[in-house]
Amino acid sequence: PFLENVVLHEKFITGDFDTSFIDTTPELFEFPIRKDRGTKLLNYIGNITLNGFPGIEKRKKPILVQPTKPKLDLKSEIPVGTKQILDSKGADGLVQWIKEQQDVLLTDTTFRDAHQSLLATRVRSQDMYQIADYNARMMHNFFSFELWGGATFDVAYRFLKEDPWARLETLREKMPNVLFQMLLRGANAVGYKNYPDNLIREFIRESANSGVDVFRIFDSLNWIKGMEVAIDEVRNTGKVAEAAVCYTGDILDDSRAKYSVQYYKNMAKELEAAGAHILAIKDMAGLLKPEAAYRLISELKETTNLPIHLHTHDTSGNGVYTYAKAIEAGVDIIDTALGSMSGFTSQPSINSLYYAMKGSKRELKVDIDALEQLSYYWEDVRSFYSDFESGMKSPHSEIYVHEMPGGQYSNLQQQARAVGLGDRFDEVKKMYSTVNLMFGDIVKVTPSSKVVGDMALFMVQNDLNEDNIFTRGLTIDFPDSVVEFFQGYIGQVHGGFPKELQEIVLKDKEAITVRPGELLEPVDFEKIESMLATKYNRTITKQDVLAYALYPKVFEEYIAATDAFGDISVLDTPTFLYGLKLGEEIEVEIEKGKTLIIKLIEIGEPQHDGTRTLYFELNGQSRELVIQDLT
Ligand code: 3PY
Ligand code: ZN
Repeated sequence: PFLENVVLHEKFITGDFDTSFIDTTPELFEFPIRKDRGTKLLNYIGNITLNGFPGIEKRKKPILVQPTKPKLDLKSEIPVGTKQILDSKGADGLVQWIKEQQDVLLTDTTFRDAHQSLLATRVRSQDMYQIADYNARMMHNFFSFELWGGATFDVAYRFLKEDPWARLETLREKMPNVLFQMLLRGANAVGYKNYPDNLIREFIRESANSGVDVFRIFDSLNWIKGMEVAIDEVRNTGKVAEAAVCYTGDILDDSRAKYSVQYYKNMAKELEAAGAHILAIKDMAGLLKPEAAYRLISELKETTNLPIHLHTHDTSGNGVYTYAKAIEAGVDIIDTALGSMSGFTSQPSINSLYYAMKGSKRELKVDIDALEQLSYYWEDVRSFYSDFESGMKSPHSEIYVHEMPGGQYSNLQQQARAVGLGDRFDEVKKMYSTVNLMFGDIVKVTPSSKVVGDMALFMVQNDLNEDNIFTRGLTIDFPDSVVEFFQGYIGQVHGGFPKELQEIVLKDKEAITVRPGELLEPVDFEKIESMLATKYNRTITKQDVLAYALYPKVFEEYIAATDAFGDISVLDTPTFLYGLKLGEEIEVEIEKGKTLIIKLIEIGEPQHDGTRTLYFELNGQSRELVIQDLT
């Protein structure tokens, strides 16, 4: 490149030079970075082929079918939908429109909660892009697609090595007609701890700019103070603030009086006063029994003017019945997933609910044939991720005892496996409910559910029981998340912290009672940007800065992975997870109109230094790569 630079320089071309011009012209030393995307992809494929994908057992690539796409002409026009209502009438206009609807409105969670709850959040953007154009046409009359936030943000960077913002923006292009909904954990944003207010506000602004319309905002302890900043900022952006009441306990059980109907009614009124456009009932574990749903929705309808959006999980198998009763009581919007991505820890099936409601006053206005075709696609895609399935084979009524959120179940199971407790998961679940009661019967949803999960894992791993904690607790170092919880760093609990346990866990540490955001230093975005730009010598976007501010280590590991492997989000999922079989050939479209043909020819013998040479063909040319064999 140096010689190239010299001979192409205008002084060289015009002959106007002596040898000193090389010393005085530093730009000659600025070489274009050679972007060999092909080699980087081979490096990734070689590594996975040899060493397997982290977190799942190395095995031969299963025979995987090409997912079945619906029969539909994608040249057909995309019908207008709820997104156009928001854009033309604003958030208040949209709320008015919702109230005028007689039919129950539908949110599809397939792109977010369904796979968070069934497949440890591992579904990749590629698999969504392949079907998004169909969704826009075949689900055009849905209220919203829940497709961002929750755990999908960090899992995208952490495990999938792909950019969640790119997912959001690409889906927005493909599905311009239906509202996009995200799950925002209030002051915890899409993380597991409270962040400074300026980070929450900036994150919301950027999410709104990148395509989010409806923000479902909750606090993991139902602490309204933890939601106020987020509600305010969503309103500032002109988008829809859907504030959530997290449902726990059982309003039908007088012995769980802490979470009574009155408790939820009070909270609904407070959220309305705080500026919510829509009230969500977030039944994250699927505890809302059918009769309780009827009673809760009926009483809330009398308490608030807000439209009500109900979210549940089908872990017990009672989800469709719960929705039927909620619909009868006048619920405005419900969350469902496509048939093959529904049920168990996921949302109830829209396909099944359609048939369940047939003949009732509020039948569902959906194109069932279209939903079945979309469901076939996801049935095939789901098979790619079978290593992340929880193994649950039937509905679990024990959910009413352990109360574990659907979105946590498969993730906690992965966590348990990672610390060698895979075969003691039943004990972990029992301990989870013991810990909940020790903590004073708290709302359990990210991140409070993670605190309970961490404590349960810790106790099972160290063979501790409740008595041990009280008798020997002062000599025990509790997990960081548990200490921070008792310090008040994720907020205050309804009814206060249990004092004795709080003292045991905190020892000489202080607890706070104010909103953590009042104490946290604001994030210096410019400082982060210049630090990242210098360190990585690349253009740093606002989205990168936000990702770093939320997850510094995860984001830097993501950058390191993209340096080594390039953009691996372009790979098909079977190759991403299992690499290539000997002799297998794949086509990878690295950008529009630019396709690489990759074939694995041979895997060499192990060398003394622990490496092997892998022989590939890349667009017909031989390529050899030396890769560390870690198996
Ligand atoms: C999340 O916060 O990710 C959840 O899904 C909570 O239910
Ligand atoms: Zn959920």
